[in-house]
Order: sequence, then structure tokens, then C-alpha cells
Amino acid sequence: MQRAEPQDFGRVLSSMCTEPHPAAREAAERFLATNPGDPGTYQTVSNLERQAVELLGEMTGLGDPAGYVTSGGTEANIQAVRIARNRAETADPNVVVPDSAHFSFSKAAEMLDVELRRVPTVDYRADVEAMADAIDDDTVAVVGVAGTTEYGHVDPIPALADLAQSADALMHVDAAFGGFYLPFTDFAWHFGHAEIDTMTIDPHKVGQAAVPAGGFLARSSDLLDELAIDTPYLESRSQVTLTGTRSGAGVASAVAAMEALWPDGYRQQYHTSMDNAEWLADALEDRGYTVVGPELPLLAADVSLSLIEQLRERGWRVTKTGAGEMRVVCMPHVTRSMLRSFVADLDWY
Ligand code: 0PR
Repeated sequence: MQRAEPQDFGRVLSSMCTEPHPAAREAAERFLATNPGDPGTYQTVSNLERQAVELLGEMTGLGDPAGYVTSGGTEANIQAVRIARNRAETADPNVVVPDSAHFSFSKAAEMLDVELRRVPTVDYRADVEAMADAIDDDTVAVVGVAGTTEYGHVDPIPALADLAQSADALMHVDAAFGGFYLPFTDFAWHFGHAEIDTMTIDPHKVGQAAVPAGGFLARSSDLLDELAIDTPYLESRSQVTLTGTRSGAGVASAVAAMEALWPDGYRQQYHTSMDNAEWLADALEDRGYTVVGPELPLLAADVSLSLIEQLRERGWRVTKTGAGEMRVVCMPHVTRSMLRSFVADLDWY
């Protein structure tokens, strides 16, 4: 039987996955058979997980963080909604999110029986006034996105955190995509001083760890305690994670990637990717397209659906936004020469 080859990243332009850092790949392989879900048995990987959370805390400006390595941003977002629901007193909880929030919040709302209030955005960002209008006494969480999935925009997090605080609701920031860029941008807030309670930040995206390695951070361990479920026959007495057996490979690779790249490697990557995104935005604008972004290294342009189809036929993995624009994510594997040949193909049609 022919052996299946994994993805060649040479023409992948719309994914948030990327080639893992070599150290991350090596660590993933070494820890393949370990389970951080059973820290009593798998102590080394359990210590590594603490290290991963420390490093993520350092990156986001949060001293003494609580949290764990999730299966991805979806699990982290579900857990944030779950904490908000469990700690609130209302029988009819709602969560207020900008309409740009990832569909994982829809999954969370459905599973947890929480009403999801999606509020229309302005200029691709959360509309603070409209979010304020959507909040009421039953609001248990307010969500801001730092790096939206479709347009890479960053919501006004401090203003949203103020809203959450006045409503006595949990403030959750979804920085699954943007978290590894934010330390190098001009955004003046971070987890440490904005009133943020929980955050999603995924090593398996811009962090260059192997899949699966998402990140969930909480300001204090009492927030995580809202998730604790008794585990009678394990050495550890309770578990806060959503899944049971978890990937030690993901945990070990997250630590290896962060140790190799934080902060200089990530800083360098941010500038390279941002330059690439700006170069592509200029090239598309020169050709008469309207471009949204890049605010982080992600952009959208009004390339026609038929042209997107033709590019896909030539092997380019490009997807469209819900509004039908072509979307390009300048992940670490997306190089300038790759973008040049993409633009050459675009010109060919
Ligand atoms: N939050 C944000 C802001 C995201 O962009 C995503 C994923 C998530 C949460 C959920 O993260 P997980 O997928 O790790 O659970 N956004 C990517 C997207 O929808 C997911 C993805 C990644 C899709 C790689 C395709 C792909 O090739 O684009």
C-alpha cells in the first residue's frame, strides 16, 4: 500500500496550522505515549505542562497564571464559557460576543445551554456600545477577540473588560491566533493589567508547536476550580480539563517551541509575517482589489469566487470569508517567494 504523505505547506495560504519548529517536532515524538491527564503517573510531562503555562503567562503579562494545555482553541473557549456559567447564579445565563467570534462559541453555547448573543461589529471589531446594550443581569461572560479568525482584527479589549467588570461577568479574551503576536505590537493592554479573567492562546497556531496544543489561561486557580470533577481512582483527586487522556506530545512540543522561540524568534517571525502580509496587500491593491487588513498577519481581499476556484485548481489552498472574500493567513511557512508565485498565478488569469 502506498504511504500517505502529510501536508506539503508549499501552497497553503488559509490555514492557521503551520510547520512545527524542529525542536517541537522532536519533543512531540519523544512524548507521544505520555498522558498529562494522569499527572500522578506521567510526572515529567505534567511538569512540562506547568512550564508551558508559566511561559504563556510570561508572554501575556500574567504573573502566576493558572491554566493548562488544551486540545485547541475550541476547548479553551468552551472551558471559559463553562467557568462563567458555573460560577454565576442565574438560571438563564447569556454570553455576549462580537459577531466575529469563532464558531467554537456557538458549540459552547449549545453544549452548555447558554444563550449566545452575537453582536454586529463595526470596522471588523467589537462595537463597544452595541455590546453594552446586549449585556443584562443574566450576562455571565463578555468575550473579546484578539486576532479574529476571518480578518485578523483585534477588539478594544480594555473597553470590553470594563463592560464585563460593571456587569460582574467573566472577561474572556480569545487570542488563539493573535496571542503569539501581541507582545510585539503596539496594543497597549495585556493580560497582566487589563481586567481579563481568562484567555485562549494556542501554541499549535502561531506558536509553532505540533498539533494538538491549545492554551487556556486563567487569572487565578479559583476560576479553574469551577471546572473540577472528582476522579475517584486516579492519584490526583480531580480534573479540570475537558478531555481525559490528553496529548503529551502537544504539551512537550509547546514547551520546546516556546523555549526555542520566545521572545526573539517570535518577534522575528511577527515582523517577517507582517512584512509579507503588507507586501501581499500592496500587490493586491495595485491590481485593483479592495483589501481588509493586515492588522495582524492575515488579510482578506475581494477576489472573485471563480478566481478563488481557479487558484484552488492550481493547488493553492485558499478559502473565503463568510462574506465571500479571499482570505490569506501569513503563517510562518508562508514566505515571500511563495506569495510572489501566488501573485504570478493570479496575474495569469
Ligand atoms: N479562536 C480563534 C480566533 C480561531 O481562529 C480558532 C481557529 C479557534 C478559536 C479554534 O481553535 P481550534 O481550531 O484550535 O480549536 N481558527 C482556525 C480557522 O477556523 C482553525 C483552523 C486551523 C482551520 C487550520 C483550518 C486550518 O487549516 O481558520
